[in-house]
Amino acid sequence: MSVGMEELADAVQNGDAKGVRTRVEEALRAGAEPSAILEQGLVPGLQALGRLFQDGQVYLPEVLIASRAMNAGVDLLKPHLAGRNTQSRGKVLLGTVEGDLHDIGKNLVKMMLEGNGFDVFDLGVDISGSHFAAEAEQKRPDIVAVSCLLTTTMRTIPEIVRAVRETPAGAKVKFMIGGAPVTRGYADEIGVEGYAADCASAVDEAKRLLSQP
Ligand code: B1M
Repeated sequence: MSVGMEELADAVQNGDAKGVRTRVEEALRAGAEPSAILEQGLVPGLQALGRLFQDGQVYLPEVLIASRAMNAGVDLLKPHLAGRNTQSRGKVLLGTVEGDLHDIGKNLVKMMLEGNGFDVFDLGVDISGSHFAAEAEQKRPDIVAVSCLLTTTMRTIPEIVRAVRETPAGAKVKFMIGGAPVTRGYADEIGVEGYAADCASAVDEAKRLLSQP
């Protein structure tokens, strides 16, 4: 871990938004890569808190406060990560699956895709199959991308795939899924072409999907 990243992770874990902003600004001034600040500082901080939450050592309010602290850091990174390409690589319709309110990972995927030239239509969280399908009809995306953080909401992904594929626009659409409980094996099982473990590989996966007939 590079210098300062451990302190940044601690600031996220402690829900110290001010400390997070200061550390991110310092790291940027020192010439750290924005993606490294994200992957080595912000994300590990929230993941560490997630483990404490799982063990019952912290409760939801702490997680929520830490999420806000993380977002404060992400906001500072956005201008450095986004908008480097001008030519559109393709259209992506993105959302978090129905019943699921987690959006930090989804927002990072959006930021990375936009930064790499994709046009992203972000539907937000708790999105049903019929909502995805209606938006797909309207936006005509190349890729429908679904984020899922809860094991209980994974089973809703096939419903989204079915609903979109049933629309006239759906036949040509490629699907990509991601989020902590989702795996490549699960994507294969439900007949989805694309899977990415993190926001950086989501960009490679989207490019791969569009390079296929
Ligand atoms: Co929740 N939560 N949470 N939570 N939460 C988890 C997911 C959990 C693993 C915590 C735990 O128990 N250890 C657990 C799920 C257990 C399970 O199902 N297996 C859990 C639970 C149980 C819950 C509640 C049910 C708690 C409760 O109410 N009792 C509740 C559910 C609410 C709901 O959604 N209906 C809940 C609520 C919340 C908060 C609101 C407090 C908050 C969310 C705030 C927000 O998102 N705005 C929250 C948080 C922050 C977490 C943890 C701690 C962190 C998630 C996160 O943002 N990680 C999480 C524990 C953990 O993951 N370790 C946990 C950082 C983020 C950058 O990573 O989201 O994985 P991630 O995204 C990555 C990749 O997964 C990937 O790229 C991203 C960046 O590299 N990726 C994609 C994500 N989407 C992708 C899409 C792609 C491709 C890649 O293509 C389309």
